[in-house]
Amino acid sequence: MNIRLSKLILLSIFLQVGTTSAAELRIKLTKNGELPLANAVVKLEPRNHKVKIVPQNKVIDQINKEFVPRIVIVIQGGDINFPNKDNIKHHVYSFSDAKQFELPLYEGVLAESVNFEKPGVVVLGCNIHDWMRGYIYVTDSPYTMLTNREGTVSFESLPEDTYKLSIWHPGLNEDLKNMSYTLRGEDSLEINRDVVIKPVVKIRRNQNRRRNRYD
Ligand SMILES: [Cu+2]
Repeated sequence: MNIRLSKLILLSIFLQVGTTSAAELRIKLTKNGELPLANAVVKLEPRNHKVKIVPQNKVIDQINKEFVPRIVIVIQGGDINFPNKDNIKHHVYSFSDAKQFELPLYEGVLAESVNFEKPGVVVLGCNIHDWMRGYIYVTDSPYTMLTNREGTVSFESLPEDTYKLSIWHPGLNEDLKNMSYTLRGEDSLEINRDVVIKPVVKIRRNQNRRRNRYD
């Protein structure tokens, strides 16, 4: 191959990479007609292209008898550590199909993490403090994000494709799974959606009782 030809080939490869079109999708969620819905999971699944998923490890603390943060996204295959930052014991468990596990009464930081391999929602509880609830959304798509305080997520640089959109939140009354959008070239699409959210009832008990070993 002569030098000029190989230069031309290189140039055309460069141009193709340089002009790969990417789209943008912004989703804004409100709840019950007005307020922004923060901390909702928004997931996009591309229909025609595969994206490599890279598991990342996460941490969910227990602070003041709550899981912090309360809703966490973990990529399939990732580990989560559950440090107890209170000076009392917690007993973390899940009975969910996506992952069943138990971390019997402990204080401080456990050496072992819990691995999440199966996509789905894992509901966390504590045997000692009934009101403690946490949620882990195990995803098989790298295009998975939590809405911010304004109720929005922005996906940038999405390759041209058709994407299935699902939305999840613990208080969601409806199943929001079967929406699909086709994005081409430099599309910039904004979706606004209002959803019905049930109030979350949380009763903290033993608030005024004298402290015992566990509370
Ligand atoms: Cu607890």
